[in-house]
Amino acid sequence: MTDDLARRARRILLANWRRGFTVPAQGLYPHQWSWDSAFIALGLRHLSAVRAQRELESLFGAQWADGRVPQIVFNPAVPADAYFPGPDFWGPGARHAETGLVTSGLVQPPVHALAAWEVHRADPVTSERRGFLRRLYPRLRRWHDYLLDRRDLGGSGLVCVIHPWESGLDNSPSWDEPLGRVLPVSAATFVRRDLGHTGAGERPTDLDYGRYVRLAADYRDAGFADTLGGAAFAVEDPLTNALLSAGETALAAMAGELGADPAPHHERAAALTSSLMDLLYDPGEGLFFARDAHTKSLLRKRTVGGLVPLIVPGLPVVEELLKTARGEHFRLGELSPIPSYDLTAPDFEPARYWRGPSWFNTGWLIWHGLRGQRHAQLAGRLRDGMLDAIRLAGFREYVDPLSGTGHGSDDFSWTAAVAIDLLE
Ligand code: 2M8
Repeated sequence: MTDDLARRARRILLANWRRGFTVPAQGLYPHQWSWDSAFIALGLRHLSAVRAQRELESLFGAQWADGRVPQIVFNPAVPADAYFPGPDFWGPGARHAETGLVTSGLVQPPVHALAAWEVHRADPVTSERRGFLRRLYPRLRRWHDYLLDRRDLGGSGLVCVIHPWESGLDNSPSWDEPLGRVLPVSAATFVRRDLGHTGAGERPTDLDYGRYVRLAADYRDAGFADTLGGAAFAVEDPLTNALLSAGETALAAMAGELGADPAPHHERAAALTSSLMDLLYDPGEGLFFARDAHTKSLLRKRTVGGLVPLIVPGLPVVEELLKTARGEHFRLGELSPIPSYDLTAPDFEPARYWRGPSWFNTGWLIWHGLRGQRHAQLAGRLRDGMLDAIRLAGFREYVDPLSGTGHGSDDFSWTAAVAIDLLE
């Protein structure tokens, strides 16, 4: 059974591989996505160290001169209108000077340092022979520098996401309030390609898309300048900032391995963790919330992103977070994988994208965090629950946390990659 699951997962990753990178899914997502590649590399490392390294190298090959790692690297072999918004939308300002590849101008959560370190550790000899760490470490540093130098829009020490797509949790209820202030463009001005692959009830609404397009077009038209005044949507998100803190700890380990100084990375990790605690943690709720950088108020929606700080080494509120995770809002350890949104909320939607369904990448982050925080038993239960969910529904993009029904794309790459990692 287990072997069969691993074999099926491997087949998916092989089928979704495109000369140097992996598409998240055939059809719906025909290009390279930033944080997908990091999760995919975590699975690929068990199949081929070289392929896992190439997955990250190809993504960082599209890194911008200012250090940002783009949300999407468009595959030139695919028609320009296969995905919306595609390369024509982003235009010449998002064309990579050296490679000529067009990318999105947005970013995604920084899971890459964590993934690169695990990829290196899976096969240090191949990594050393190919100079993987030596080449990637300076690029990872520039990526984190971009976030810390250019994206601390509120001056709080925390990084802002300036578009829901940057959060990775696109239509999360956390974004409803700040997004509500964004004037949508008319749905008649663009053609959604996602609806040709998945039911409208499982995706963001047209109104959401109208606002996504407005924010992305304004950012593009302002030359991708990062200012609070220019960002109608600017949010300090616990998932992004926790990943950055954990990523700095991973960079410290890399620095140690390469004979560089790890101290600055430890300092950055500690500063991020303390800002997370001071600004985004609510002790009454035992949960982290995102904060609107314009109003400085917390966006009080209970989402899985508020639990992701469990991956931060030395986090002082692990037990409190676990109490919340095991309670009625998330039912960790009782239901199969962990829901993306509060099960008790009136606007919980079990099949709609990031407004309720369980996802395997966030499940992996919580699992990885539990292991790091020495909660092996609970980690084991979560692992078994995720594998059971995949056995039941297949390698779906997301599943209904209550019924286990699969939704979104099938043969989804990070679901397959996470399964391979969990089975190791
Ligand atoms: C989803 O987001 C893209 C835009 O980036 C989309 O809806 O078209 C999200 O689930 C995101 O987290 C993920 O990286 C991407 C590709 O799997 O799909």
